Amino acid sequence: MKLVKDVASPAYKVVKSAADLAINGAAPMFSEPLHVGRPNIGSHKRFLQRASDILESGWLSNNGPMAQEFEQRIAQFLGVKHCVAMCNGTIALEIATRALELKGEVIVPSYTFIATAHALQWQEITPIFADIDPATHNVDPAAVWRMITPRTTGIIGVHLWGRPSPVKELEAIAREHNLRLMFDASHGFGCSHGGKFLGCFGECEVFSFHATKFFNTFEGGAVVTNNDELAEKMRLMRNFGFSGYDNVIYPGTNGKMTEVAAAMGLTNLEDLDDFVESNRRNYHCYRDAIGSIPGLSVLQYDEAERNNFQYVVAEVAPYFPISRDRIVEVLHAENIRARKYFWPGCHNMQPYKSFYPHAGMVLPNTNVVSERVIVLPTGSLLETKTIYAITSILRALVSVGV
Ligand code: T4K
Repeated sequence: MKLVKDVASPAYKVVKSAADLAINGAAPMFSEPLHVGRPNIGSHKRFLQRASDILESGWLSNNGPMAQEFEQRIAQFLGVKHCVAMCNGTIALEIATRALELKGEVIVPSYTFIATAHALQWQEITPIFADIDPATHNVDPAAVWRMITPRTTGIIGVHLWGRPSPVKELEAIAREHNLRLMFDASHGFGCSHGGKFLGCFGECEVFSFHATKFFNTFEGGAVVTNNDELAEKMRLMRNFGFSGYDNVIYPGTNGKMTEVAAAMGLTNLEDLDDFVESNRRNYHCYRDAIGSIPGLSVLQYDEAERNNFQYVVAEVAPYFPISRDRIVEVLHAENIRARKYFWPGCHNMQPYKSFYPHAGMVLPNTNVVSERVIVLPTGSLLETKTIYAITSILRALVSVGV
């Protein structure tokens, strides 16, 4: 696969003054865009062999042998009883919330990808946004507690950036208020909490296996659970409610994972350790380089746990000489497509912005954090020298005006 090449010579340009920046007309640092979310792709040979087997078999979807093997391998890997594979993480969220019979109001963080909120709204369940802890970027249990009303039926914790939600505290709140608890673990495949993989907590957990995720099945997702009845219900729901031929016993939708997606998943699962290793190397490289730039920091992972290091999350302090948005403009001009995930928070997007125009008043930390985060490119295709080139621009911005 093609690695990102430098513009003209083996050495990247050195930014000594504002005139050296692409935003001011100089040549960009990279000739091709450097994306956040470049897919990790395992052995082409093994994937193509599996794809060929699928074509030979004539079985392309509807819970075929690859999807079944994928479910078994994922459940075994995570140490859960059931994996119900789906066509994407959003449908997996919708099916999980419906299977749990959530209704009325469900508490979620606003600082997450919009799909967490939309999966509820799509079913006419009202997402109620709780604020986050600015240190962890995860939902603050005290804020969750404050948002509970007589209409609340559940809580969805999000393991943002693959860092665990406050699982114990949310479990205690759910128990005390008789609420259902599930997790959006879309970022958390291969990450652990207290030595157990994310996927083992709450009544069920949802993964996204989208192309941009650390572990992908092109498009895909899954709900994992230890609850036999819930798993059975979700299997029915993802296949229109069919129980055998001509017999529908449940309302359902089409949430099935295709065979080719499962083949990609099985292949990538075999290469997971390599993906983690390159992400870990990239993360450490960024952390060490950015750690010495005053006003910038990189969000830490608990290295006593297992991490996928999927997201390199830099935070810009208020005293950094250039605003977060301007830094992102500078980086984009250099062909570094850094992202402002998850700005501006779900509560500032439609339809929630119209529903709750004053939500920001109870979400101060969400507002602050979403204004200072920059997510930087990583993944198995990124070379160390590319990271040094990226961070050299960030370092130059301390002294070079733009
Ligand atoms: N819950 C949470 C917490 C989530 O983060 C997500 C998804 C979900 C639920 C829902 O799961 P899914 O239904 O998606 O399975 C991307 C992803 O599309 C989305 O899956 C992900 N979260 C979110 C955090 O990131 P965008 O709007 O940033 O996508 P896009 O098209 O800008 O792609 C991101 C970057 O990746 C680009 O710079 C280009 C690069 N890219 C993308 C694709 C698709 C590639 O290099 N190759 C590719 O094939 O949402």
